[in-house]
Amino acid sequence: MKANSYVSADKIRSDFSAAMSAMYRDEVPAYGTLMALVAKVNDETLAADPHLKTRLEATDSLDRISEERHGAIRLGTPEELSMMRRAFAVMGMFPVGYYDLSTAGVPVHSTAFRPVGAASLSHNPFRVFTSLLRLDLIADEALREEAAEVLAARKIFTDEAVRLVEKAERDGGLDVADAARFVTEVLETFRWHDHAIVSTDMYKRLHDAHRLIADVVSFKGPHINHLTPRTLDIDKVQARMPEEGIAPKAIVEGPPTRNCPILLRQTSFKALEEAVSFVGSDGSWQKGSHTARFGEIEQRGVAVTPKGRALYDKLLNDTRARVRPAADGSNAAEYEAALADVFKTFPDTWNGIRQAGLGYFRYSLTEKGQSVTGRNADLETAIEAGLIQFDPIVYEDFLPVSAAGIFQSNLGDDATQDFVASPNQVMFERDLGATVLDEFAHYAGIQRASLEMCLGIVNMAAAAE
Ligand code: OOG
Ligand code: NI
Repeated sequence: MKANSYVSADKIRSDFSAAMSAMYRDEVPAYGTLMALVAKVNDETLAADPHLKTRLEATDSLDRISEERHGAIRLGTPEELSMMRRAFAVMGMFPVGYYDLSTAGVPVHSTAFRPVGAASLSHNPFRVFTSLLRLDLIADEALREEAAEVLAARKIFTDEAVRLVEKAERDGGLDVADAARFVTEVLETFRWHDHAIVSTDMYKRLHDAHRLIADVVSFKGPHINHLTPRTLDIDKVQARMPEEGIAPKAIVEGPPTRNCPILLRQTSFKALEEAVSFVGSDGSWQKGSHTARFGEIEQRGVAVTPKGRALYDKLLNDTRARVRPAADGSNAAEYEAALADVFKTFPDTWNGIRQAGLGYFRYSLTEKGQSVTGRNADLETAIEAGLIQFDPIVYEDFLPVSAAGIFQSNLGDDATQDFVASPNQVMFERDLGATVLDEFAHYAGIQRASLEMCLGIVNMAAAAE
């Protein structure tokens, strides 16, 4: 078969993302309500700010906004993680970044599977935050062994999904019929199962060890636990959620409201309590419930450099040293005020962020720059002369403190637990069967390429003069 009869990985990812969204809207109707609200607010924001519209069009990301989302899953074993990596690769999604959440009291470590490279990202940036349970952080040895046994016995992929992943790897792609089947089969892994694979008693013991452990171990598969559309105005969506009958979490995670958004701001609605049947001793089903699935929204800003990230981390720590956000929302206003105040030292103009070396930007020639008759310009001179312009590169990744806040708000206030900080990227990558990409290197590469292209053209014109 000729390679060009294969469906592109970008197309498979878009189809998969759409299928996942439809499934989740069906399973969790509040997610559909949230999506409609986000679409409305995005339209209003664009209508009110023609400049924003022009800039988004210029960086060709307007089309992708309403299609944009991420999801999250939690896996139980190294085998599940490495098979998931292979399945995502068929969709052009690769592991980027390593997140250790043990410090935040959550016994997992994670990566984000996402497209890499400007063309794929602008086609469809669908990402999945993927966590692996760390049984090594469970103190109770007997429970740890029991949990490992349950996990070893389950099969989270259908035979057909595995066969199609192998076929794609062998042939270098999938044809139209196989790609459609691949989407349907892999989607099965993410489906909700209201019949647990453990007894009420075991569920309770797992739950007592940590609510998240119960969520990972008790079910047939790693149900998608939330989907997150991207909004252009998170404060507005947060404020309007109650009108739509949705209760948002107390605070928005991440940086404060700014003129020039940085990194990522996120908020969610609380996980729903859902009816579940547990395995009874006599083979009958026992009724119970489980709380895991929720909805989230996010607003994305500029990707920051290591220097910008260090400043962000410091300012967030300083804020939290001043006011620690309570899970019940009682000091939310105080926290937000402290956050806004502390972050005043982070420059809030694009040029200020750029010149301080805090953010990544994509450079391009202006109309004037394209018709330049030539001058030997360095970057700053070319920008001042209106030959080169710059646009923020969108942050495509996640933030561990925010992720922990999202985890916690959905685990209940009683779930806070201390684990000894124990990042173990080496173990994670061994279980994954691959190394994760360094996100900073990736953004730096995009910036560098855009810069070289611009300066090359401007200076070539100068040389030809
Ligand atoms: C993942 C939480 C992290 C985010 O947006 O930071 C996350 C989870 O709850 O499994 O999705
Ligand atoms: Ni999320």
